[in-house]
Amino acid sequence: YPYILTLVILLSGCDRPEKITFKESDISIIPRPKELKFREGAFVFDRETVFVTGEEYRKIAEILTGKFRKAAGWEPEIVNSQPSGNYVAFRKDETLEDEAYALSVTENSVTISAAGYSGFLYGLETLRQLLPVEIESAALQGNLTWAVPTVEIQDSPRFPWRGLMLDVSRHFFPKEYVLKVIDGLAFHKMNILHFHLVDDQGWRIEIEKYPKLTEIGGYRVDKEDMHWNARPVPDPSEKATYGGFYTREDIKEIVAYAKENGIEVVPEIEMPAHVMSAIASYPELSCKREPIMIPSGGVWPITDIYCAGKESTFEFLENVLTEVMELFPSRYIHVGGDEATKTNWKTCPHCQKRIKEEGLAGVEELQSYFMKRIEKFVSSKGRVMLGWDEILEGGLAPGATVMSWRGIQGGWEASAQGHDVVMTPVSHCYFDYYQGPQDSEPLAFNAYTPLSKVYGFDPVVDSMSVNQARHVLGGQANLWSEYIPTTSHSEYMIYPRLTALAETVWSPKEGRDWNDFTARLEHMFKRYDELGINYARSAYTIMA
Ligand code: TNX
Repeated sequence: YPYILTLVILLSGCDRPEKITFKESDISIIPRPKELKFREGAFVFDRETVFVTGEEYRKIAEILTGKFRKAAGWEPEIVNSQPSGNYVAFRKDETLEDEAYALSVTENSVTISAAGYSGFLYGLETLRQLLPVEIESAALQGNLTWAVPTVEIQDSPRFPWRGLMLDVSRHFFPKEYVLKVIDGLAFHKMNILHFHLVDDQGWRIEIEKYPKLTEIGGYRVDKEDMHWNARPVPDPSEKATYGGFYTREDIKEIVAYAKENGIEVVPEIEMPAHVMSAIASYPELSCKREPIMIPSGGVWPITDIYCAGKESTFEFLENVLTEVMELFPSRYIHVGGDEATKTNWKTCPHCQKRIKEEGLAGVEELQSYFMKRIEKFVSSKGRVMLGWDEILEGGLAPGATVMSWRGIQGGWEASAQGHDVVMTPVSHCYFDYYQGPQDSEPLAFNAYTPLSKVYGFDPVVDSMSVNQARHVLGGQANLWSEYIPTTSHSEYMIYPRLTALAETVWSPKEGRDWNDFTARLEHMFKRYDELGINYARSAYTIMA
């Protein structure tokens, strides 16, 4: 008899769910939110939990409901009226800034407040990081309790430009990989994908008016010949089969997917240098008009560049940019401008004629003329021209925004001239550089960007005036792909350095703490494991 009684008590005890409590140290969010208040309770997702939101933000809710479908085996319904059970609700709050959000978790409800799309998205991404890491899994997780701690979070980004540049020219990466990178960016509250579509080693975007750009310019003979100064000699018997390109449909899909994920894709169409792939397709674009081949490795110096004298060059570029702007609705259009060695311009009669007619001092000013002309065209279409810091040389185009890469100097100068800048200095932001000891890492560009260096990045330089600092839009990492032939290698170079970058461009500067960050990173690694993201542990163990 007493045995039966004990059994009954035990069994009824099983029915009553244990009260779930959290410690503040259980919370691990990257990038670190601006303000977080922790209370001890929990909100538990169950089969009755619904998401309350209208059609406008449905795609955002689906990011998480889709994860429940896979990992929990049931999928919260998305409804648009107040439910009877517990719920996650999106509440419009027009008083919040553009990308800001508030996340309020009580034992009965989760409320994400925001003024619009990106705020709701970031609120949801934070909620996702409060859930157990198993929520990231594509496989059913058995009997897990899907609880999140009760918190009050107020959050907004420090900078409006939080970017990653992907070089798809030196090596071509399939569309599916680009979409995966977009997922990763959104997960870290990054909002710009700078898409480097044109370089010497391959032209990667279909242009209807100039089909040879991709038929010829999209493929090369050598695959992974990574030595520099490689300028192959044309040999008609060799077949160029290594490469690829994105069709107009691919681009539309990438742009639309990015938009759903709060990301603007900024295309880069290089000029006047880094265009051997275009010249191989249409030799008349160069001063010499001689046929050239597409190199596989890095070329230095780059002398095969567009002719700045011929009118036909500008006609070509305006036609290309027109098609590009049709496909990319972005506010910014990047037109390169870097690393042009102007030897050919010095002897080209067309270029010399142009210099004379325009009263220019020499080839430096000819590049400035070139970029100013393009800037006029880009701004006539209501867009903003963006270029690497070389566009400062010989005089900056009036409406141009500058990407400072050779250090911080270009950004310093351009902001002093009243131009907007994006900071992406080689010292902190080059993800093609080594992240760990060279003898244990895959071959990379011969320089060093360990994780701790990225974490110490600040887009605003101390010596900048308040006015200059106002012109700093934010920061970005660049992943050049000369040494990166595969998608898994590319991920390895991105993660976890992107995690550090995200925190430097999103979170307030005060409160930045390496030990705290690396503790949260350990947790993030578990999410990466579940997500099938290839990341470098070496980057985390090495100090600058
Ligand atoms: C410089 S950064 C370049 C790229 C190379 C990179 C290698 C910039 C504007 N130009 O063409 O890929 O160095 O790190």
